[in-house]
Amino acid sequence: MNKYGIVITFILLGMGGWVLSAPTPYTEMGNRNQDDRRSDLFSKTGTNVAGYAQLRYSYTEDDPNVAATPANMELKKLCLNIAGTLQYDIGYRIEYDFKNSQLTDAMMQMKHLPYYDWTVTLGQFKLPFSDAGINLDTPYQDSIRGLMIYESVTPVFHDRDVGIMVEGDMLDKKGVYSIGIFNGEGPNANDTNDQKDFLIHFKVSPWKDENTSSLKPLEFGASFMKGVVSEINATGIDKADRYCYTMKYEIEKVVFTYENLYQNLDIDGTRDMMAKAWYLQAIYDWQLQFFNKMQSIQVFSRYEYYDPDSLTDDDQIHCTTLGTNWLVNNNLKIKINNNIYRETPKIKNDEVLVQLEIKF
Ligand SMILES: [Ca+2]
Ligand SMILES: [Ca+2]
Ligand SMILES: [Ca+2]
Repeated sequence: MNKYGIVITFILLGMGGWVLSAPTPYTEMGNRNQDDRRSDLFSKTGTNVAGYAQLRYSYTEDDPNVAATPANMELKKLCLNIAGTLQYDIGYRIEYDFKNSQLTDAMMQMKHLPYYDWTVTLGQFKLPFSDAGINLDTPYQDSIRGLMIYESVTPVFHDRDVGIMVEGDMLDKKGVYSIGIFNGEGPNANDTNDQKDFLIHFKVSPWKDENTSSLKPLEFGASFMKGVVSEINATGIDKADRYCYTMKYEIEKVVFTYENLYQNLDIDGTRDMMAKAWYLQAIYDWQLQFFNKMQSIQVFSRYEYYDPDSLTDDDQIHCTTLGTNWLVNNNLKIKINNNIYRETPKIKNDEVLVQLEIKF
């Protein structure tokens, strides 16, 4: 199927979704940056069963000098979760991905601790490190693929881990902080050393309460994760410290996100190698009347720069993503992304991805 075939398929799928959808207006705007650890868990009482599926079609252009990537249709994820409250201030969430046969979330959370409005989370859950990582791989994220630094850097940039974390408000509720300790090995893995990774993250909107200020939508964030890969220097790598800086701003319904991510590897205690990435994303939420029903379309573009190794020349990759997300209703989203990769030497590897996301 060529690119035009994909676009036509996308439109037909959307029409099908529209016909099947309940005739209620779309109401789920602005959930892009929801932090499900602190809001969702206590929003419903009792035990709730839910899930989601992601079906993806991918097409990569063929290069005569590189092994071809076949066009592929794939069920990426099929997740079921159970979440609820054990009492008014203790919640839990367990999620299993049947497609990839693995536990994604298994956590318990306590809120309203004495003296401050703290939340303590324990178990296996998503790390609040970068804005992109918080949203990565969940349904209703903006882009189909996550950042290249999350997908290919070594050691892996885990978006989930096993540990314990405290979160709370700060600066008169203009900001939030998270402090946690983790194994550092990612989900469903035991620690391979005695050392624990330490994470500190905060974000703040200093002008949040100044309704007339043009700085009201400005948000800053920063994260630091001190990581230990191995206690034994002879293995080559012993530390992997990570940093992230975030800036967000919204103007006329366009949300701009700029992030810098770094991973500093201390190799044998003598040689530092830096992996780094930055990206700039702009996304516009567009509400329009379509067949007598309000529809939500998101149009976005993201430019990402990724250098996996500061000690190696010409290994940088630039990726431009152009995307359209059609939120057909509260439970169905159709996305089409065009990823344009520029690398040295140049190869033909641009891709078109179409993803159907269903929440149930
Ligand atoms: Ca460890
Ligand atoms: Ca480099
Ligand atoms: Ca290319």
